[in-house]
Amino acid sequence: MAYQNVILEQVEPGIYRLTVNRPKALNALNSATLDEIGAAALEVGADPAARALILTGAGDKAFVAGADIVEMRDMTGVEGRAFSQRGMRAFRNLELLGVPTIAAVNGYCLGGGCELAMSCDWILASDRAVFGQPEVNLGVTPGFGGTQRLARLVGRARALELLTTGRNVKAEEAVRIGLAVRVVPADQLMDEALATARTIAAKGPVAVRLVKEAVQRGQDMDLDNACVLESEVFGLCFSTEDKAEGMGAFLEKRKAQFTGR
Ligand code: DAK
Repeated sequence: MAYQNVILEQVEPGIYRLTVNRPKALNALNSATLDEIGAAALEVGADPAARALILTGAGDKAFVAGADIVEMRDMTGVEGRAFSQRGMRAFRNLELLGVPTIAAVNGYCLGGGCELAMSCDWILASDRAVFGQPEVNLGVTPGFGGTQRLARLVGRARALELLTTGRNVKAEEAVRIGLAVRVVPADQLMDEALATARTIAAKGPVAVRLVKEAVQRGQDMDLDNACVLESEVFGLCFSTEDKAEGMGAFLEKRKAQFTGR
């Protein structure tokens, strides 16, 4: 599909990069952009050869500076609800993508931008990244999952402190509270994200997908059922060529060549 507000590229075999591309508005999320993010996630999801997705923002100033305030200003309650649902759908498509997703956060990551980043599996932050949920400054709550995903990531107290004050946090603090996993110099951000994606792409593809599924589904289950789920996916791995290749390669002291079958 042709996109106007995002760029979807396969930068290396199996490694996709999705760039939110409205740099003049600091990549703010309007309705069209939300729809394109959702569609792009489905497009990557439909590729069985996909191995990882990197999500970033165009330009060197912002990842995404939030939902588009120009578009939201005149919305009615009913329209606001539909806008929220639109974002929720798009971000859920991304969250449920079968392969790992890395948000490479290259600058302002505010409001809907922070919610978008949190819909990825983890956040790699540049040393220029700034995170925050400033919706209360505008008289609204977050509308794309921020009250839920932030609290799950950093805990209720830290989430409430950020959500009710609208305080921004820099990259180092984001790592300290568990919002981001690592900080890297801005000029190395994409290289680092790509290196991680390559590492993932070299592993057993079926196992990588099943690990993501087990962690994601397991988090919403009680421990007993979650452990049953793990046994099921573990057993499933034993029916794959990847398992035979991975264990065979180890015992033969060579590098495994996985096929994803
Ligand atoms: N929306 C639209 N345009 C934006 C924008 C945004 N979120 N953020 C920046 N821009 C635009 C600016 O208006 C400016 O446009 P021009 O004046 O050049 O036409 C251009 O991007 C450059 O921005 P600045 O000139 O302001 O750049 P500065 O370096 O001075 O400041 C900044 C950068 C990121 C600190 C500043 O732009 C800023 O504070 N931006 C707003 C950040 C923010 O408040 N983000 C949260 C947005 S609220 C809901 C659904 C969704 C949501 C809530 C409820 N429901 C349906 C219930 C989500 C809400 C949000 O995300």
